[in-house]
Amino acid sequence: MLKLYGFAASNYFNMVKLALLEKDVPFETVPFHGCQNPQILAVSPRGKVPVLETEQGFLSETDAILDFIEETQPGIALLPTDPFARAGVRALAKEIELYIELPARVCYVEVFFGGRPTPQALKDKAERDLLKGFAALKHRAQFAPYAAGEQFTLADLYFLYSVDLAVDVGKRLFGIDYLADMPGARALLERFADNPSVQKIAADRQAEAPAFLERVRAVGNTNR
Ligand SMILES: N[C@@H](CCC(=O)N[C@@H](CS)C(=O)NCC(=O)O)C(=O)O
Repeated sequence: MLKLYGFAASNYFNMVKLALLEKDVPFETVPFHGCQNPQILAVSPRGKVPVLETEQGFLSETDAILDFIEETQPGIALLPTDPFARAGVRALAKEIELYIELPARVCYVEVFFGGRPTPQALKDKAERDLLKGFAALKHRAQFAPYAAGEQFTLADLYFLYSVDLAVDVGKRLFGIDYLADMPGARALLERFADNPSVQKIAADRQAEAPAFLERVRAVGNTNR
């Protein structure tokens, strides 16, 4: 059986978890926190979460894991069959990751964990990058009703578990609501809030939150 390593507060872990739940693929979760100790690096070369343990070995990097699951597991397809449409879904997912999730991430410690303030130069860059990232999302995404069109796809996993965090960063640090002129995006987040798999992931995250915050305080730093 597939084993998914990670922790419930990790947005990347939750992208893979949602894919497995929506495909109805049996899997076990294994508690695993990213860091640089040798046991972790033996499984995940950059010490990152998530990791998928397969019969053939360990896989890291969410996009590679999602592709592996898509190619090997039964259940609903998370990519269209047409090659151009598949590439479009992957491009949208990548744009959300690179231009929304990663710029927002530099501010997570300050915004979500009350930790050290983000250095001003990084904050300024995040603000500039997020404006462009959300402009790209508005330009590219369809919200019809899903991010890439009528089908629930890999792009929705990135959308769901990146945009909510970046929106909080925008509101709390920059006084901007990135979704103010994107009603389709807001409607999609509401649609996902009713999805039982999304609700299960949220409940697991809530249940693990006290232990996670304890760990963050103990470590004094986190990347979420
Ligand atoms: N590029 C990686 C990013 C994953 C990532 O940033 N994971 C965070 C948790 S959400 C992590 O492992 N942070 C621990 C660290 O950076 O030490 C992927 O796509 O899987």
